[in-house]
Amino acid sequence: MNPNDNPKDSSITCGRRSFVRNVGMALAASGSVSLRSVAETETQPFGNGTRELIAYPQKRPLLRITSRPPHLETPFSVFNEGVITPNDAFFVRYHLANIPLSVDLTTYRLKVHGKVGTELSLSMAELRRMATPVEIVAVNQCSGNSRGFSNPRVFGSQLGNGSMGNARWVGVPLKTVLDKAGVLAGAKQVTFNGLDTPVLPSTSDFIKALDMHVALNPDVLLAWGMNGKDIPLLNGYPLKLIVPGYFGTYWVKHLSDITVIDEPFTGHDAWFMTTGYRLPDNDCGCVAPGSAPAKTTPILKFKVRSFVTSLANNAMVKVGHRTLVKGIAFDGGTGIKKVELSTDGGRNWQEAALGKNLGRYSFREWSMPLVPMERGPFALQVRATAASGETQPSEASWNPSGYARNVIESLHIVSA
Ligand SMILES: Nc1nc2c(c(=O)[nH]1)N[C@H]1C(S)=C(S)[C@@H](COP(=O)(O)O)O[C@H]1N2
Ligand SMILES: [Mo]
Repeated sequence: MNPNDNPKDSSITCGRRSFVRNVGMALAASGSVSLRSVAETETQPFGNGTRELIAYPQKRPLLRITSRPPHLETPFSVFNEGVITPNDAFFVRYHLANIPLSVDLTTYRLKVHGKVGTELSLSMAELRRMATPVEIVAVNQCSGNSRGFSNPRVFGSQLGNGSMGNARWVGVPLKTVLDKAGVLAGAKQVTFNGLDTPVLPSTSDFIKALDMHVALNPDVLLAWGMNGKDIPLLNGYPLKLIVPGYFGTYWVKHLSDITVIDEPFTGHDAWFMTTGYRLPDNDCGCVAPGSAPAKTTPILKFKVRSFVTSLANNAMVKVGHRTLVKGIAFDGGTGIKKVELSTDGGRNWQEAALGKNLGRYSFREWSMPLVPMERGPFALQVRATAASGETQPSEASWNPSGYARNVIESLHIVSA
């Protein structure tokens, strides 16, 4: 079907929120909230999509998904403010309700142990002194970003497109620290644990594992800096694992324990590796909608994605006038080769100009002038191609967890 024929349909598949300001209602609804509450909501274009905007410590008002633990999404308009996502607007995701409300650097230590020659216990000051700090601009994206658009719908937080962000991370390579500890022969994986803990003993801790070759990649950082400041508490102060190109689930916050192991990570506290955060084990990471995969594998790298940021869904543009359309694109770490736009349902594609290159793990800005010559609704689609050659599919694939969505985004625009 040509998306131009049915504006309603194209607005359903498009990845943008509609914006609702509902001062009276939000005030009433926020009466019981002790945190600073703002009289605003935003509504995602799927069922039960209305979210309150709530300001947590060190954060501007963000879309609240859950409160215990805090789970906050970035309002999509933030991505049009600049290619770097400000610290106070960066999304927040936790799994366990016991989260640190402060961290005392006089007692905080990063422990490195397991299959190593020398166990380490490092203060932040010692860690900072260990090597010349490295800076990497990299996107952090939750595996479930855009899950709310899954069709048929799936269990899990119904996320819009705001569970992602791009920041300048500063820290030391994990490899430097592992080399210092001396990884022993036969080591297979490294596990990462943070200061947050489960409330009930039956709940798995949040511990993630990386294969040795990923852990030793020099781009993997132990970071304390985010956009020139300390990492905000809710984003993992004082130390966060940065795994560029990999989904946010590996970016362990409040990192306090690194264990080198010589067999694959399993057991009670391995739930987030052995059961959660897995995709169907095939090339597309997908199954027929509604079905269950025979075999699964841990989710790893981002798939290539692109978004229009300068126009919201249902935006009006002036016929015969030039509108500069802008947006962002990113992939799992090869970099963006091209971004194309279509206004005719995907028959013709025109290449956008790419903005400054901040590195292969960063959002890449793009822009293209648009001059609509006819009045009426049309679908504005955006498609990115990575340096690897990977591009975005025109039909959304489906998996039971709604992970790794990367279908071509489509906006319903009206030319008048
Ligand atoms: N300690 C800890 N680290 C964690 C998590 C967590 O629950 N606990 N969640 C992970 C997931 S799934 C995501 S998407 C990212 C989110 O990072 P952010 O909250 O800084 O945006 O943190 C990751 N690191
Ligand atoms: Mo996540």
